[in-house]
Amino acid sequence: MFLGLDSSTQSLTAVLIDPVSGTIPCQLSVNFGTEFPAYHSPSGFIPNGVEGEVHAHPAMWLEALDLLLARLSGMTDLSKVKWIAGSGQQHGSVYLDATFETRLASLSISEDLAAQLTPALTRSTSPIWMDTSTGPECLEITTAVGSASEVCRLSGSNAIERFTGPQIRRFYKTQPDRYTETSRIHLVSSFIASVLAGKSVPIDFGDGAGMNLLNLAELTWDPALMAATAPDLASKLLPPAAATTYQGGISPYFSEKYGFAADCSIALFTGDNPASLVGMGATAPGNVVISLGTSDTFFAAMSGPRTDPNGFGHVFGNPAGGFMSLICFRNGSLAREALRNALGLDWSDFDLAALATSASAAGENLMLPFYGSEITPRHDCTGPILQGSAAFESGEQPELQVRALLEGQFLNMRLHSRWMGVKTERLRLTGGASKNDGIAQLVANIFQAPVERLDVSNSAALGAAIIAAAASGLEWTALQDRFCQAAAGSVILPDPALASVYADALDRFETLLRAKL
Ligand code: ADP
Ligand code: XUL
Repeated sequence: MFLGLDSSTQSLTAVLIDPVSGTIPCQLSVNFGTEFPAYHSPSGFIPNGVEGEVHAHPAMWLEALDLLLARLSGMTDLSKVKWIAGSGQQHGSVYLDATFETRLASLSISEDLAAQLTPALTRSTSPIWMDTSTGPECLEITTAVGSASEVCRLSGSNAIERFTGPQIRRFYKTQPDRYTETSRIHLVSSFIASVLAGKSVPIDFGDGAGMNLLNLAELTWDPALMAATAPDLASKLLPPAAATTYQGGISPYFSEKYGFAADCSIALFTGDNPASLVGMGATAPGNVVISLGTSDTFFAAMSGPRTDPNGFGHVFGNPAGGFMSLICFRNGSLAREALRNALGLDWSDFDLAALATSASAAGENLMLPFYGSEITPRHDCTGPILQGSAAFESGEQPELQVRALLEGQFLNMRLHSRWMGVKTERLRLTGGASKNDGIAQLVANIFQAPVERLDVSNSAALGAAIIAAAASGLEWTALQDRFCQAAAGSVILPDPALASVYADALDRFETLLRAKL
């Protein structure tokens, strides 16, 4: 069996696959907010950060790892697991001092991971992907490298607030002593992988490309980008590597405590989006994926090199080789939840409300659906912008607002994914909101493409399990054919009569966006 772990914004998930029988014997999630109230992070991060800071507790991620594996070992025989791979929410970074390696090498099963490893943190909390505090640092990096297009040419993205390089620079500027004490910088993915391996392991190309530090042509840390970011950075990062590279056996802590075999192998961990690309069967061009998690993302395998001329999109490593393009929207589930809560609806009512009104109002009732600051397009805001009928704007007819919020989210996605130049023949939906049929139907109509959902809802953890199996030498295509099929009856077809309605709505949405932002 092969185990995939996904440490995402709100939860840690495990998916176990058995490629011989083609089954998924076990999957399990631990929700950070519910299980660990002591961290006061109901959605996985610390609310109300200053100056756009959004941090989370690495200690909480470690507690979750112990809890998840304890529960998993009660459900299944973990000695059958041959390889483990995983993924993490992208861009988040963990800062560790020189004691980290010795602590990893001498973990005792009589104490938990958090107690033994958190003393090595030089920064007790980790900036995560929602953090927008690094505007000045992005500018400084861009200026030092020469231009935004040069940063993009080298790293696949402009300097972006949530990316790790600008975050490292802010740490160096605000806490220079703590930066100096830091001997190792990890991403969430490589941090969890290192804990499992009992030694620091590299960052992979998939997640590493989300740092503004990886030279995509060379697949090495770029000297100019590092120099523009912070001093002595090369010594704090291990050379990057492919996700499928063998990192050694599992740490004795896990074999002794949870029953893994001593020779269980560890592969590298990658970002949640690259892992999802694998888990959605989309590592070759053809299938486009929309992930509706805390953030919404739109991504696809790339058939050739391309970067976003508007500077919003990104290029990451594809775990199966080559690259993927991605665009991320910060106002994903959190915006949907904000309206749902404001209207006092549950998800099934929300679903019904979305389809209760006619799509012909699209373009007349428009919403810029930004309940919090947005990154695509960049917008600091205090709430959504509504334009339409009195009944819509006043909230007298709440279902109009539900439809307009969702239409606004997916029109915005259609508009900002045009640079990828992918022909959307088939969309595959994943993430918490993908099970919502109303949302899936709207996506099909707005993109005018069939929408599929797979059996496994956690595509990142499934993708990680497939990466583990591929690292052991099994074939990517055979694995994806086996595990990444659309669930029976899950395909939702677009209504062709709405093609012109949404083409028109897209123009109006773009006009409103340009007028207001
Ligand atoms: P992440 O991987 O970012 O931690 P998930 O992919 O697990 O997030 O998605 C979690 C989100 O899914 C929740 O915040 C919730 O808003 C949303 N969600 C869960 N069920 C539904 C539903 N039936 N309809 C719409 N959204 C849902
Ligand atoms: C991608 C991004 C988010 C995180 C959290 O660039 O910031 O999708 O990976 O899921």
